[in-house]
Amino acid sequence: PRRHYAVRTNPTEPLVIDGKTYPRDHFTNATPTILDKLPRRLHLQPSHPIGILRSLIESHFNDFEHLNSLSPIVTVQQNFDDLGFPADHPGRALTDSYYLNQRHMLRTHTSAHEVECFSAGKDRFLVTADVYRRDEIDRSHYPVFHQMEGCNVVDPAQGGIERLERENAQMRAALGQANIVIEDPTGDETATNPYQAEHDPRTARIIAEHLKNSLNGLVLKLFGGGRAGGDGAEPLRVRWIEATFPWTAPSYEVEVMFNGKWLEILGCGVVRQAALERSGVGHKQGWAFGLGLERIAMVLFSIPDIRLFWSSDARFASQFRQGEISTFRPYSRFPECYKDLAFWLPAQGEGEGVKAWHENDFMELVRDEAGDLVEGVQLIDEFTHPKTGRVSRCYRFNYRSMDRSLSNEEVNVIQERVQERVTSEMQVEVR
Ligand code: FA5
Ligand code: MG
Repeated sequence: PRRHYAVRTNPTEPLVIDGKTYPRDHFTNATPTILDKLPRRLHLQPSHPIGILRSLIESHFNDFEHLNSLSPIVTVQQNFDDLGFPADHPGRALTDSYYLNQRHMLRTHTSAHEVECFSAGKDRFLVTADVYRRDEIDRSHYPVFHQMEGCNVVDPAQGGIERLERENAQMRAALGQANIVIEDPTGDETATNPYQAEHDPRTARIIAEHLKNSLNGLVLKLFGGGRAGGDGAEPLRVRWIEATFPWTAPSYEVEVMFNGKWLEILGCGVVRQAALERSGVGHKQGWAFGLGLERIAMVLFSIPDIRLFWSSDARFASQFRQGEISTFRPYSRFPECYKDLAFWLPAQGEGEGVKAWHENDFMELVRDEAGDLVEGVQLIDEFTHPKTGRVSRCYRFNYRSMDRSLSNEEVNVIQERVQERVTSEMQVEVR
């Protein structure tokens, strides 16, 4: 049993989004602050970094169908069950995902659309979309970010595997000419990352190689031009790492060396036949990947804070042009304002109604009150009272606007509201 709290405004009325009604229940935890993001659709703005990056990736997969307007509201079935997530997977928790009610949620990844697209007979497609996850507050985490899903399935009975082999030969030749070093210890199947029992190993190898060639080519296109190397003396470095996803086997993650650091950009794998069978296309085979646009955009455009993507300040928006990767020039940073808040957590098992205290619920409450004015919230002190056993925590809030100077009075008002709500809704005792 995990604690959650319902949306504040009109908590007795059902949620109405895009003309559809979602009755509230004990799962409802999507806040107005989050629901306000649904219409923004940053990936559709042609001269926004997220939109620029989308177009660039679409041009790499130019013979794929490009889907950019699928609703962020999906069923739990689509987001988790169809993909084979176990019933106790942590991603399902109310502390990690946003639910409208026990049946509907905000998608946590673009993979939520795989089965629906396969079922519709689509073989090669990209889905670009906003995704939602409850998380901590700092300069690289935001509860909304963007992903791109790429899927490529073929029908072996229609010569699909031979086509992949031909494309593999072309892609291999192009990569052989490029200044790129690919570290791939995942190689062929391994004991911990095996091909599927249903697959002929030769076919599985061709599909996995096609996936790797396609994505190595994408990485070269995105990162090959600049500071990462790829065109100068320094080669671009890419590495492949074994991973686990419930609907792919084998599975991988890809990291790129950029400015001296490994950056994880995507997860991928050979689609499990169970997922294809669920989509009514068990006769097909292929691969899927899902990449995160913000992380890539932050390094390519030198954007220092993830909140900037959501800024409507012209000093941000005017710096970018369709089709161009340019370096962001930060405008003056406004002063920050620190506030500390210390409180006793509810005692374990105290009273009947008290559920487990979870930090993500606290972060969510802060986001709901402070919006984008809060830059970070950090746990700076924790101790357990030696006699009572109660736990005290102190969090440091770092307030800073992207666009203007904040007054101390204004910040105090927000901080007081946070304090009031954390007391009344999360059963803590402010010290
Ligand atoms: C997924 O979301 C899988 N759906 C990816 C996938 C698709 C696997 C198809 C297999 C087949 P993951 O949670 O690791 O996996 O996220 C994928 C990418 O999204 C990450 O590599 C990262 O680039 C980005 N990402 C994940 N969490 C965040 C976050 N909190 N903020 C910004 N980017 C994130
Ligand atoms: Mg990951």
